[in-house]
Amino acid sequence: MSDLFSEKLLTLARQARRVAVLTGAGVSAESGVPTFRGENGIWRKMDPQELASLTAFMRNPELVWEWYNYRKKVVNEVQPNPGHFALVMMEKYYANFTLITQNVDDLHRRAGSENILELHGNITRSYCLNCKTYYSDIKVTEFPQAPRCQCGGLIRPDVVWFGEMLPQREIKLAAEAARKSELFFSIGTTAEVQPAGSLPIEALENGAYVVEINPDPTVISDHVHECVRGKSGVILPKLIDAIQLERNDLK
Ligand code: BV8
Repeated sequence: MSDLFSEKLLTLARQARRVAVLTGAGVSAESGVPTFRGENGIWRKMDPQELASLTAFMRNPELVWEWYNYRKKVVNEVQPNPGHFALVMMEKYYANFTLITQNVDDLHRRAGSENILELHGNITRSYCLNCKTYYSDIKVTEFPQAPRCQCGGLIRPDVVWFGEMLPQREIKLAAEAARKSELFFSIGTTAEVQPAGSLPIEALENGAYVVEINPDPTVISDHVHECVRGKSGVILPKLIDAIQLERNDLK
């Protein structure tokens, strides 16, 4: 018997073959990465949604690069946390496991996750607006102004800004994984940003048992089957223990 998880969840978590997870900024919070809408989510009193857009970038590329360079610095100084590592174990355990992330901080990959669908891009990558040449890890501190490509074009972070399309392959595979999953976890996300925020409901509408792991209620809390209130870096390792998740080489 567990005081955190229902018997239904534990039984399903032991037997499921198709599991999908959606993560948001909350999963990186325990690594020390500020969330978007948390108390420390506003940077220099500016709402990230005012910075994370092509319009904001074209209006003031230096300011937007300064924000991303600050975030790159934060991410380079932190480590993945037990929540990230628990998801790596889940990926090894389940026959069909899909990790869908809205996070751009690369921490899932650094923790060892392999099958990751990055819906909103990755701040370790940048590309030229003009010739689309990709660059790994540009640091704007090397440039008094926004970095330029050798073709003269402006270089931007490889992230999906508000008003921009998500990468078609990733969102298609994510929706497919949500629809086919028997068990779907929504972890550390307000589920307010679309279309990512609709994936838990898409899973639910296609028969998945949907579990939210979050210290606070969200817009989907009343719709999912089970809400586990707590920090993902604490809850996920407890879930692993509760279902005696050991490395399962026989996929
Ligand atoms: C699109 C990358 C359409 C950048 C991000 C007007 C015009 C155009 C579009 C729209 C519009 N109005 C609305 C929209 C749709 C818009 C949208 O959803 N807006 C919202 C605000 C309503 N979406 C878009 O614009 C998307 N594109 O719709 O394109 C289109 C169609 C055709 C043609 C052209 C265009 C693009 C959305 C992607 C935006 N980019 N990030 C960057 O990061 O710099 S979004 C950003 O929010 C991050 O990716 C973040 O992950 C994501 C979601 O936030 P959360 O992850 O949930 O984080 P948050 O801080 O909100 O919450 C943290 C949660 O964790 C909380 O619940 C907290 O309780 C919990 N928590 C805290 N600590 C812990 C914890 N949980 C567990 N453990 C802990 N320890």
